[in-house]
Amino acid sequence: MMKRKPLIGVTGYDVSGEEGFGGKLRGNAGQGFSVIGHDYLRCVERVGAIPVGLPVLNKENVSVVEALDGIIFTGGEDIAPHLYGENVDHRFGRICPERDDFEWKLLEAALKAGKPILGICRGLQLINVYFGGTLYKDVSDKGDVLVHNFEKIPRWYTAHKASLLHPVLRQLYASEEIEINSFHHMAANKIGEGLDIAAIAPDGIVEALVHPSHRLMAVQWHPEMMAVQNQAGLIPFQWLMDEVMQGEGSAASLG
Ligand SMILES: [Mn+2]
Repeated sequence: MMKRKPLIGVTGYDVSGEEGFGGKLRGNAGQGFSVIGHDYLRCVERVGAIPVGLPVLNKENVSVVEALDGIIFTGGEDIAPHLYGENVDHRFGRICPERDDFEWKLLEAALKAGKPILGICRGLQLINVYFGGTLYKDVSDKGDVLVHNFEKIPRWYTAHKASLLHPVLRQLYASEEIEINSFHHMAANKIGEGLDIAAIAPDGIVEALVHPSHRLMAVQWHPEMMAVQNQAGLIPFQWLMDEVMQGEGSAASLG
């Protein structure tokens, strides 16, 4: 048995002190800060693990995965389009190539080390592109789709349904259909090699992916925001925790 609580890495934003709310946030001019979202941290704590913030680091420091029991690739900036062979257009939000580069290597290291991985929003998109998939630069590129990006509704408020296609998700939610929130303007287009579509919105937008050969689940919605109001928001985090504990069990039995 693990003698301590599991350690779960949580990625985050790399921002300048001047960013946000149109003015100076912290510190002195020119300083930068690593920002890890509270909602993710609270969810990791609520399922019994200890969150460890993973700022954008030098690429050789992805070796931090060896000290972690699982990793969450969180929401954030748009994935740089050159990673899937495209250019930016006027619909792009902020991109952070340094974060993309670091998280790409971090994902590679986590997969190699067999660590359980949960991707959320941008995390799903990063994972899809990593496995050779592409993204819609805006969901409207898919045609006549639902609104997927709400800015003025409570972050826990559900926006649309998702059909659960994969048995793992159906079992976790004890349902074939759930209501989810939605705060994304991009979405998975071509699915990366080896990934299975695990949930889909009524308009065909991909809402979850799993990889059968890895302990990897990714969701396009934001369970950590839903969790502030609804216990079901914790389900993906509980899945990650269960994967960590199962891995621990099998390691112990081998030893
Ligand atoms: Mn959506």
